[in-house]
Amino acid sequence: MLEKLSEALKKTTDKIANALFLDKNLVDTLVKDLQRALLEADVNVKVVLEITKKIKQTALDERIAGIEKKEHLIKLLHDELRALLGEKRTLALQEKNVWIVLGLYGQGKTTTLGKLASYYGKRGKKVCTLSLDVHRPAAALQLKQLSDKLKIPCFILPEEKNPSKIYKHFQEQLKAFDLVLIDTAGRDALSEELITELKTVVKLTKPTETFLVMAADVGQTAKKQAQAFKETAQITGVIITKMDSTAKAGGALTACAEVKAPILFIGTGEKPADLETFDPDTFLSRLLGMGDLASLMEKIHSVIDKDTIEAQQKRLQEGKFTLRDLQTQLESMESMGSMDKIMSMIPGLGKAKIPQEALDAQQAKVKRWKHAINSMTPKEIENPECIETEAGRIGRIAKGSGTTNAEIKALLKQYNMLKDMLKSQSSLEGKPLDQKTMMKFAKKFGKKMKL
Ligand SMILES: Nc1nc2c(ncn2[C@@H]2O[C@H](COP(=O)(O)OP(=O)(O)O)[C@@H](O)[C@H]2O)c(=O)[nH]1
Ligand SMILES: [Mg+2]
Repeated sequence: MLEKLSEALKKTTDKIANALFLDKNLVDTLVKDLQRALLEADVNVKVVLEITKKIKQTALDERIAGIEKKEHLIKLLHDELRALLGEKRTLALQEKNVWIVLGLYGQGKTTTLGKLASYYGKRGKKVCTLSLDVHRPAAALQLKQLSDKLKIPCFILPEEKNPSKIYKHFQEQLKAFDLVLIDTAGRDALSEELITELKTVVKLTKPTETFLVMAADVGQTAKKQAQAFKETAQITGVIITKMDSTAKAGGALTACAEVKAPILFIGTGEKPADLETFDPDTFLSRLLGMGDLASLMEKIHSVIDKDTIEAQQKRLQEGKFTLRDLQTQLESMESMGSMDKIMSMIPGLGKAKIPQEALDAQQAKVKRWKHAINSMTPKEIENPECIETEAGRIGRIAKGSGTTNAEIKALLKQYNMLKDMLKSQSSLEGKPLDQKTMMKFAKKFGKKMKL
């Protein structure tokens, strides 16, 4: 059920959560992937463009930065998708219930009635079915067979062509049930004849709920259908069937929301048990592969700790960059996963094909650097210059951390390089580091990382 869309949405939120910097290239890719996925699921083109435009605007808005931007983006994506799925309506049973299903041929009316009978029968309701589908004698028999299998009483008069007569014939007996499920005839299209028939049937049976049954594969035409049926009868809810057999269910789902026809159930297979109540919040959580918005937000924070980032940014803005900062940088890199993932996040390096051995080597190097920094004294960490100028320090650190003198020297070289780069950046710009500068910095950092 919408697996491809779900995959794409999960990937998009992952990319946002993992991105070091949301630069234009990354945003463009994100937006393109999102557009493709939504369009493939048959969501209306105009709607898709509107959503992706908003996402792009937020992503490239320089007034919001860092982790806040990610939160903004994830929340925006979540809220926009949620709005597409429409209002939530919870179905409440009354003491006596008469439910009728309307819809065109082959949409799944009869099958769905069986599903509803099974669902509420199992929950202790006294349920029966009644066929007012007078256009094909086989239709009544189909409902009878289905009901028999489920041990649900079923009322039919297969030879009778007038639905009103059938209803009146059983009217008294129906009173014994908590829930009467009424099947009706469809047509290939919503004709005058069908409209008149449905109006008569609805007037006579006085349903407490009137459901429109539509197959998910009708796609965007769901909007027109739902609208037309709404005008014929007071549709109280929509049941979308065959969710299992199309990748384009996004069309029907969003089209119903557009005409404010709340979806109450979805059919996910041919068997009586293949019916699910539709809750737009739960449905979206499933699509995004996350419990709720809060857990999505968590995803961002688990990648990078906000306080660390802020503290580091502040230090950088003040022109301070010690080995401790390098260590934090290295640690946050490690906690984000393997080096190739990190590389793919650094703008400009994403597409470079880096051999696996080189990546492994780089990762091992970073690990050893971290050991080395752990073996340093606070003085050495805050003023790394003293390591080079005061004899004996390099040897001591190397020995203490199980590294070599050459490795310590390489680490210091990397540190000096980054520090110089930062210095030149700050003096060049003459202002505190903003996100743009950080991005440039990341680019250079990536390029100069010796692989
Ligand atoms: N895969 C799948 N098939 C369904 C679903 N609901 C109905 N069908 C099939 O769709 C066809 C038409 O269903 P039916 O209930 O006879 O449609 P009706 O003409 O509206 O009464 C049948 O072959 C059903 O088995 C569903 O949720 N998933
Ligand atoms: Mg039928």
